[in-house]
Amino acid sequence: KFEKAVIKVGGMTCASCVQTVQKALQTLDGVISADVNLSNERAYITYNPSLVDIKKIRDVIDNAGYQFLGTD
Ligand code: 9UX
Repeated sequence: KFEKAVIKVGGMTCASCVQTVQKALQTLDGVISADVNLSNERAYITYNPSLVDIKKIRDVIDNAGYQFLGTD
């Protein structure tokens, strides 16, 4: 069974930022889909919780140079 998460992401100011975060999330093993919205600064993620967790997702966002600001 997959889980969904809505994550607030800080530091994105242009469409290239969005692409960077989205690609980083989509590359992470266990992430089924990742859609990043610039105007509301949210990442909408569907993931397999047996392969990846919110902590790993958080690290990917932070390592890409943006900020994990919490979940909705
Ligand atoms: Mo756009 Mo984002 O020129 O770090 S890539 S601001």
